[in-house]
Amino acid sequence: MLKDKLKSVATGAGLGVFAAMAAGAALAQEVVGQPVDKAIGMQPSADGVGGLRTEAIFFHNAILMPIITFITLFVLGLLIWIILRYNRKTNPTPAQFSHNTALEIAWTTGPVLILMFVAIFSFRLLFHYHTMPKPDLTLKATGNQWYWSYEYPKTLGGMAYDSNPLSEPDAKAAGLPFKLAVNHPLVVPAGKTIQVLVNGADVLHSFFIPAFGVQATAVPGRTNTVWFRAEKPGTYFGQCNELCGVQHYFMPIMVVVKSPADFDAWVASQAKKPAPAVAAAPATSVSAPAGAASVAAPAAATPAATQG
Ligand SMILES: [Cu+2]
Repeated sequence: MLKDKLKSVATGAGLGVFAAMAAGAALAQEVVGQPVDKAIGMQPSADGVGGLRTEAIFFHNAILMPIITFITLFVLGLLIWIILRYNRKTNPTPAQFSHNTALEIAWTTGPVLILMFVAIFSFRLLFHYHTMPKPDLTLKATGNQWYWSYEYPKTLGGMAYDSNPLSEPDAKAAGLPFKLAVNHPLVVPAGKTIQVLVNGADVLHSFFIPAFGVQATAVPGRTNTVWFRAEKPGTYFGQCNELCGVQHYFMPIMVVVKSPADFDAWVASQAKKPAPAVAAAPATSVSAPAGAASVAAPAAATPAATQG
């Protein structure tokens, strides 16, 4: 029953997405992964059966929610029963015993068994996150105060650019959600395993895309890896969800998933014409590593200072 309910919630969210899509008919690509008004539950999954996100949604909807709901109702029932049956009026002479071995064993082993059951699915999901299939494409995402910069491998032309949010009129004109749409989205091919190396240039940021089931903290001086496989072409949104300073808002994440053929065409178009915005990007992205180096410099200088 709960499963049906959750299914209907998911369908509702799905319908909301389609309504939003119909509204933004000018869109070249479907906007799939984004928050929807009045929706509850989780964003639909961008991957298929066996995908990280699909498995995470299963874990939440089919394992955790029913258990949480049962326990909450069970405890509520116990409370109501005790309040009604054992108040001073209905039970003027209370029993005087204080231990019940059988009951104590039951309420100790019960929760242990429930937790062990949850752990089976929890660890399975955790191992799935850590066991990455051989990546088809490895990208680098760097969190800066306050924008994301993305880098592609040299084999694809080594594109590197910064991603900044669109202004409200620009977002409206493009039929994209304001505060989520960006000028240079991350572009990836559908149906491929994408590995993202996440790091921070200055402070902690976080690379978070709900529809891919992906979240990794961007830590300066350290590389975290996440992976995902988006099966369906479309536009997906995420955000930096680590409060990283006053302009934290400037760090939405927009991912455009293209069919492999469209992706190849996009890569070729990037290589051929260095569009002004993209051409400007290498200059700024060079400044990012330089910034990172200057952050690292004091650390390197410290041992020298102690030696001297
Ligand atoms: Cu941030």
